[in-house]
Amino acid sequence: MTTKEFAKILQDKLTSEYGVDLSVASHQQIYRSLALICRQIMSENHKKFQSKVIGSGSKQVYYLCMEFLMGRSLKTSLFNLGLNEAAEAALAAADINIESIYEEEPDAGLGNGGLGRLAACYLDGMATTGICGTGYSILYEYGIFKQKIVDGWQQERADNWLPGGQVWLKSHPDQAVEVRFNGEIRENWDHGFHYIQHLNYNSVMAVPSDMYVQGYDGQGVAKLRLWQAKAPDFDMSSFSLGDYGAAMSKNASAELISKVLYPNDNHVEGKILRLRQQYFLSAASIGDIVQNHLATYATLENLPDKVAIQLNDTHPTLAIPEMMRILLDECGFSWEKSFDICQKVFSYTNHTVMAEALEKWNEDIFRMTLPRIYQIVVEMNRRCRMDLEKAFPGDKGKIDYMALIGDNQIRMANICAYTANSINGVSKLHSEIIKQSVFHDYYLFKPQAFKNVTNGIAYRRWLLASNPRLCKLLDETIGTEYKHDAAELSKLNKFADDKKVLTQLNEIKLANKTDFANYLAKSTGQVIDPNSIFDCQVKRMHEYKRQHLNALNIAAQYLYLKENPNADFIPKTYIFGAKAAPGYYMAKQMIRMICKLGNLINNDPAVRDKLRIVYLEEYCVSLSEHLMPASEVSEQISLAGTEASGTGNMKFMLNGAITLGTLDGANVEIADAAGKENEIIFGMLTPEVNSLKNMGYHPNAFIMGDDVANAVLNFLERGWNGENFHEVTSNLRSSDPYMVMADFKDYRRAQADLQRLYANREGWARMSLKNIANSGIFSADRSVLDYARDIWNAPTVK
Ligand code: NBG
Repeated sequence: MTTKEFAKILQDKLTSEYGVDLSVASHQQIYRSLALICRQIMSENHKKFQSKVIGSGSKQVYYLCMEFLMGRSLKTSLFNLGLNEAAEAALAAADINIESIYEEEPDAGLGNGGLGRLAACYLDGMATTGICGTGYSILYEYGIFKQKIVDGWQQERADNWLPGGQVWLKSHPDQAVEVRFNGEIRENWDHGFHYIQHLNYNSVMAVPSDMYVQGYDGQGVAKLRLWQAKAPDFDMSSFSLGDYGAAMSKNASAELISKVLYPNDNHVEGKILRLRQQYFLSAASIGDIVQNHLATYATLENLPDKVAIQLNDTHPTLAIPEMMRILLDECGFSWEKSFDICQKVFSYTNHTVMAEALEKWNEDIFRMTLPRIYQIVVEMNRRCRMDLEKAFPGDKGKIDYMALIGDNQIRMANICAYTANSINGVSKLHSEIIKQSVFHDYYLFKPQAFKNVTNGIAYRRWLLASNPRLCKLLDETIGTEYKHDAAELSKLNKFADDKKVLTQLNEIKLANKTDFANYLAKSTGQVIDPNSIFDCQVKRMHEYKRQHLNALNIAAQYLYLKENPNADFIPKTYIFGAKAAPGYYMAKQMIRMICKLGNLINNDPAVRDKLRIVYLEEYCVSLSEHLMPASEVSEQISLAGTEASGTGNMKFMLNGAITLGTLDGANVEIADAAGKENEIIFGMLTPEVNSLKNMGYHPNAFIMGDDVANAVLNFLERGWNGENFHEVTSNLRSSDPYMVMADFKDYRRAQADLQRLYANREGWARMSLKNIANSGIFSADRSVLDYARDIWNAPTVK
């Protein structure tokens, strides 16, 4: 499309929607008009793509996830539609900078972190590779909270994103699905015919709104269907009887289901409302999948040939018993046949080995909330135990442990492991760990079901749309094919000894750092030096991710520089960004410690030109797009064996940052891809962690005899300006669950290595180049094709 044609479409939209001319339109009006234009084209493209898929009889893939962390859509939609240049030029002609229009869009923050962002990246991957994918989630009225930091404390504000975000959504009330909660189940026999009746239930209507994700430069489009909870009909009978309260509260409790996202990452909250959310998503989505399928095929017999359903973590597990319910109660299929269909249709991805994230529901609450689903799970458990008895005769301990119900709890992970045809981890290391630990017994029971699909990212968002300078250099060196196929990035390896290219890489990084420094100054008033090393740790705040290990080292560097003011030290800016779950006390203490350390250092004239800490408030997808191109060091310092994969690590690598990390999650594969010599690796390996744990870990063994560790802990314990950080330090001294002290010394060694490596500017640029050139395998396109081949058995549609 030419600039002129685009300008006309835009003006037509502004006229029809707002009756204004581009020259006087507000940024908000322009943003909305552009969004509407994209939405309309994508919806048409989706219709065409969908009919092609159905015409060819191909499989549909449904991706069920409680979270889709979409971020902004305008820039990537224009990009993937190939309209970004026309749009930019059309606006420039009216003296409008398109970047300022992009900034109008709120992030769709319907997720907590990596898990939700992964789901969003996979929609992009499916659309681009031509897999017919639909995501299902909840239309939370409030997404992940907005973070404010006040005097070092995190405060949470409601994220009312819909006023600016709704423009991407198209509601389809005619396709609403009824979801039933509570009530009683009655079994009836009528002339020898057995049927189930659900009585006195509470209905909630699930009303869908659709959003589209355009694949890059092709015809593929993915759909994200978000369910909003509505009370079925206003309860007129209570109202007429004068019971206004009852009438209103029925409404309110139904609509509460899609009110707000639970803000926990890697941690469960066993609240009834969360269970209701999970069943709401599961039942609405399964209802929709079944209806779609019946509309085309008029039978569910062939469901496994035409449908694959991926359960993203255990949160949508109830989709399994819900599918059973439909097959048994509504289709009248036998148990064996119904279960066989479910086994073929469902696959499950595990995203964590953290014990506190393993979902279990209290049996009484479960029975009361979902009486029919409970019956089905009970029967499934009975049959599961029989199957297990055959595999492990007489091994009651094992069978109890693997059962779907035990200790008055419904175990979601076991329902998935027992039923799903595939159980996959999200990095090579993690996929091995789940076979050895969490799912060891299920691995013995059905080894062929265990698979690995290493995570990937929608790399165009963080490269093409975020780092134009680097793209220009890539275009000039390796051509433009990398925009379609990330594997093409490897051609850059040929330039590893090209001094000109290495110098250019350093120049690009400096320019990007300057941009980020300006952005930061403008948006927050904080001043940072683009000539210092940008050392970044951005991710959720969590003890296992060990932001406090980073902070301990900064404190050590501070104390060292105070003692040695003339020491040779390349100035460093430590950039943190992280939200803590609102109820996670220790994480909030960690934030306070980092912020206060920042205050101390940034205001100390003796060190502040060498050391600086920036805490980015409200770290989110759109902020990461600003940061990644400017990053030089990627801190991935979780305790080995705890981070399932990480995906931020991939975004950093793609933008040429060097990973300073443990061999955990996908860091292992990052180091393999780029070469270990191009990352800075430290810390214990997973087996070492395990044997230390088995021996009985005591942090004191590592603190004793380490003067720096002692000095730093004492310093933080004493504190300054009337505040101290003993909550963190006493935890590190006593239990230190994530072995910060055990890795502290080697982490300092790694940080010192970093200084040396960075001093060699050409050497550093070469390491950076090796990272960019070998980041192609971390494309979501590759991940999605792995799923399609190894798990879904779904062809791509061209
Ligand atoms: C997270 C892991 C990350 C991983 C993402 C996506 C959960 C439960 N898990 O390491 O902590 O990258 O999932 O797979 O949020």
